[in-house]
Amino acid sequence: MSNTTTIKTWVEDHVGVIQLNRPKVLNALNRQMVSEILETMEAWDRDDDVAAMIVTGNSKVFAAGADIAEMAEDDSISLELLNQFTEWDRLAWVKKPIIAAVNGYCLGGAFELALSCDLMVAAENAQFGFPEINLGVMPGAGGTVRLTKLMGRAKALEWLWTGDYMTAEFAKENGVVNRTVAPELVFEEAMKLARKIANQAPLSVRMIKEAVNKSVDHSIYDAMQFERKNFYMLFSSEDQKEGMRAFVEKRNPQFKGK
Ligand code: CO8
Repeated sequence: MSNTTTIKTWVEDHVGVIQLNRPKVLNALNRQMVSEILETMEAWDRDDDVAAMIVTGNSKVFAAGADIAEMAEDDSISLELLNQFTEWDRLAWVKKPIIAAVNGYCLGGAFELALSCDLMVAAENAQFGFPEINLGVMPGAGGTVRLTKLMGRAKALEWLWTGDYMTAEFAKENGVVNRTVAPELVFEEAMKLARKIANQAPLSVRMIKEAVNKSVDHSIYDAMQFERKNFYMLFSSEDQKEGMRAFVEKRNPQFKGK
C-alpha cells in the first residue's frame, strides 16, 4: 500500500488499485491528483506484476468532479499556459486495461476520468452527470466527446445542458456502464472482472484494446487494417504457440505475455 496526499495505491492479484483519497472534498480532482493517477498508471503499465488496473473512490463517492476551489480564479491564458490536459492525453496511451469502480457521485471531471477508463462497474445507486453548466463552464477533458459517442447527440445534449444526474441503470442502458451491482459489491465485482482479464493472454488483451480504440475514431476499413496487423503480430508471440498447442493437447495454457 502506498499513500500520497491524494490517492492510495496497492497491487493485489496482479491488479493495481488506485483509490481517490480526498474524502473531505468528496475526492475532488485537483491537479496533483490527476498527476499522481497518471504517474501511477504509467509505472504500472511498465510493471510485469500488474496486468490490469482499477480506479475507485470510497463507498460514498467516486468523485464530485474537478476541484472547483483550485480553478475558480483561473483565466483562459493561465489555463493555456498550464496545458493540464496533456496529462489526460497520456491516459489514452496506457495500454493495460483500466476499470472504473464507481459508488455514489461521479460528476464532471470525475465522470470524464471514468469515461476515459475502459470498463465501468457501478453501484445501482451511483449518480453520473456533468454539472459544469451550473458553474458557467462545460466539460474540458473529453466529456462532450465521449458521452456523445456513447449515447448519440440528442441524449448527450440533454444531459450536458440540464446538468441533471443520470442513474446507473440509465448509464448501463446507454453503454456508459458495463455492470451495475449492489453498492457494497462494487469493488468486489470490479476485482472479479479485473482478475479475469489479468489471467488472459496479456498481449492479446493489449492488442484488443488498441484495435477497439482504433475502431472508435476511424473508418471500418482503416480500423480493420489495424486489427489485421495486430492479429498477425500476435502470431509472433510465444503465447499464440502456447495457446493453440494447449488447445490441441487439451490442457490449460500457461501464458507469459511474450
Ligand atoms: N470541488 C471542490 N470541493 C468540492 C467539490 C468540488 N468539485 N465537490 C464538493 N466539494 C466540497 C464542498 O465544498 C464541501 O466542502 P466543505 O465541507 O469545506 O464545505 C465538501 O466537499 C462536501 O460537499 P457538500 O457539502 O456540497 O456535499 P453534499 O452532499 O451536500 O453535495 C454534491 C454533494 C451534490 C456532489 C455537491 O458537493 C456538488 O454539487 N459538488 C460539485 C459538483 C460539480 O459541480 N462538479 C463539477 C466540477 S467542474 C469540473 O469537473 C470540470 C472538469 C474540467 C476538466 C477536468 C480537470 C480535472
